[in-house]
Amino acid sequence: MTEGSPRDREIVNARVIVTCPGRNFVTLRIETRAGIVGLGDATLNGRELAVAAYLQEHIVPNLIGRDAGRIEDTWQFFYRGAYWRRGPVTMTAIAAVDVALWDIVAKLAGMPLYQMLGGRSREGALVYGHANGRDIAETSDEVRRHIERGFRAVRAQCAVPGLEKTYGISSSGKAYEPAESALPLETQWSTPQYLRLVPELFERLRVDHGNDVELLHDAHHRLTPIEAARLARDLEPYRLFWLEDATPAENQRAFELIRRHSVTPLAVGEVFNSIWDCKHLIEQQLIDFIRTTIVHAGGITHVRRLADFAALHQVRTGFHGATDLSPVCMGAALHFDAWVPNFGIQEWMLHSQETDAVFPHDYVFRDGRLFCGESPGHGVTIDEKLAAKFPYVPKQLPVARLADGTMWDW
Ligand code: EZ4
Ligand code: CO
Repeated sequence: MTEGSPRDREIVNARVIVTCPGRNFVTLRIETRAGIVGLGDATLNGRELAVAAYLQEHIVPNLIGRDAGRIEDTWQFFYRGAYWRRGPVTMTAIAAVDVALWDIVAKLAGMPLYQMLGGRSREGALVYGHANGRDIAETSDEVRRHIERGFRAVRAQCAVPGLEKTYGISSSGKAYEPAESALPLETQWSTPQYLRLVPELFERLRVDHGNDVELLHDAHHRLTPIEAARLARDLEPYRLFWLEDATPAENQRAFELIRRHSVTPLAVGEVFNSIWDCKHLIEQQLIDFIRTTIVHAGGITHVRRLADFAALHQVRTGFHGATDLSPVCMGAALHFDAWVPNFGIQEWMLHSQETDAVFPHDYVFRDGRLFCGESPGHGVTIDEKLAAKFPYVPKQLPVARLADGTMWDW
């Protein structure tokens, strides 16, 4: 009997592991009768236990006894078969199952996951890191440090003078981590000051670092469409790789207005969870990069469909890769990045040492790129004994208000 026979592929166990090695992560561990284990990330920042409960109560009972090799049918069962579709909780839970099954099937084949998708299209995946500072000079120093460490692409964020806490800026001097407190931290926002500052920041960065480094910026949904159009136009001289989340995209047509005024490339989608969230944006070529990544959008099975659709319209991938996406998601994303023909860039915020110790992995950073490993599956495992030493800590993302108290987009 081989490990790959239908009987041996039967799922006999599925467990949800919650751990907080510096920040919370939810991981789904699926095991087959033959003892092959697959892992999927199920982390939804600030809403971790909602996904854990969704998995535990509504998904796991359906997994036991299923053939782990039926990845597509399992995806269709949980998506198409269900009455309640989409939404970040559901799609994150489906993603965890999907990635764990791809991990299992690749291990059964004895191949790295990228090989199951169609093999390599490139060696490493170009990644961008995060430079942030309390003022323009400090941000520029951070960009320099990234270039010295080998980064070829850097996202730059700068505190807005007069605002106490700004998206993307660390308050503690440590790496930026937005979900800091049990209840949401109240932060302030002022668009006029921000719109003046950002072009100044990038003017300085081009003077200090030249034109070879790719520069990116994240407006984090704070602008109205016409304000976003102004920022995109004002940034044109500095040739950004992209301007991200310039305005909220629930109304996808808002981006028509930005496009009418600017040729700055646009990236959108880290909060999307299905192809339907970006169908108009992609079909109308209103964006250049789609940020939707594996863990929050139904796993490899759905994101592959999304990437193929995007390719028809010359939209490239630029997957979300903040620290709230666990190494399990990063591992899977890097295999995807190695294959996907319309690859653009991959975000990468380094995880803490504790996180890297809980999730041993074989991807490596070299010369501005991340390289997935050659071990079978996605190459990321979990040290459960160590994970158990870091129990869940309630933490939510901040909120933002204008000076007069109006609740704003975060
Ligand atoms: O705020 O991942 O581009 N990266 C980002 C991140 C997000 C967090 C939210 O969970 O916008 O920093
Ligand atoms: Co972002």
